[in-house]
Amino acid sequence: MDWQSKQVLVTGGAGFIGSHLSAKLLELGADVTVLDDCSAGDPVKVPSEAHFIEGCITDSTTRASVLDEVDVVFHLAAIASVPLCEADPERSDQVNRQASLEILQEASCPIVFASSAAIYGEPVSIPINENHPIAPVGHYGGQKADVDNAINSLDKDSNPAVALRFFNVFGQGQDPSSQYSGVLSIFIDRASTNSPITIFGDGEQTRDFIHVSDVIAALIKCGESLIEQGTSSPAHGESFNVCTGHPVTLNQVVKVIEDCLGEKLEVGYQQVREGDIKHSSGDSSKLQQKLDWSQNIQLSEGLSDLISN
Ligand code: UD2
Repeated sequence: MDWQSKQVLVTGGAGFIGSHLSAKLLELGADVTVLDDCSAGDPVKVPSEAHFIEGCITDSTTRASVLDEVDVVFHLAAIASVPLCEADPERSDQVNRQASLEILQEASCPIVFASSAAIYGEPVSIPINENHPIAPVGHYGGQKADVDNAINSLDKDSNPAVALRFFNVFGQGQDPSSQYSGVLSIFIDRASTNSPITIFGDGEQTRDFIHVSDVIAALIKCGESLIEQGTSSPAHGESFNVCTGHPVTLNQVVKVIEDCLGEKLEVGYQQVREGDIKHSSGDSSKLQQKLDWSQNIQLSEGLSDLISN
């Protein structure tokens, strides 16, 4: 599809995934507007060619102005920190659930929504496919699940929309500063400063780490399909896992980093974090089959890129 002359709105475009997406869309020739309140995002990450609006999706006037004459919305803005959502469920509900449902109602163009593997809660079967029960454990997962469900309930006459359920996304530009940042960004940050790494639990928990560039490819494929085919798109009213299907343990991650660095890391083990799930691994065959998406970046390649940059 030709992105030249397409007007694109990226909510959360100053965040980790949103800033990568905005850069890719600009590279493809789109006219990109970023809406971000910078509560977690960093305006410095917004590509200079994008139109940047500092504002919050909860504000109806702001929403109305940015949704006007747009060809597609990538709705990524959220309070993505699980502890922050637990600390202020009312605010996170306004941002993650209510404002997202308003955007679904108010937009008159396709919407690609960032959902999360958090909506599955503790897996009852692995690998997790899209038919796995939706049983979120906390506010964040519950809020994402409500929007994801709303998209799955859309009919053929509604505005085209899709939900992408991201697993553990990693890559350049992920902030390692909090203990609840993505574990890979923390490990690489510690390794680069010769500081010890902490593993919560025995390190045998598994995660499905998907590189941000593969996530961007999935977002763009969905956007293209909805723009071109509208509600006839195989993406419309659907949810898709965005994952590798190759779970790795944290102990294996440490080994991959050590191999990249050619040195041993100092690793300390502490108690399992409250609310931590033991295993997470997704099945992405639906996205592969319906939208011809495939994973390109292996964990070792993504980690070695992170280490060398
Ligand atoms: C991810 C999401 C979270 C939510 C959740 C739903 C991220 C950053 N978090 O949490 O938002 O969607 O999935 O299930 O994507 N760990 C260590 N040492 C550290 C940091 C983490 O051992 O310094 C462990 C942690 O206890 C967990 C694993 O690493 O077992 C992954 O942690 P995470 O915070 O990167 O991601 P996760 O899957 O808990």
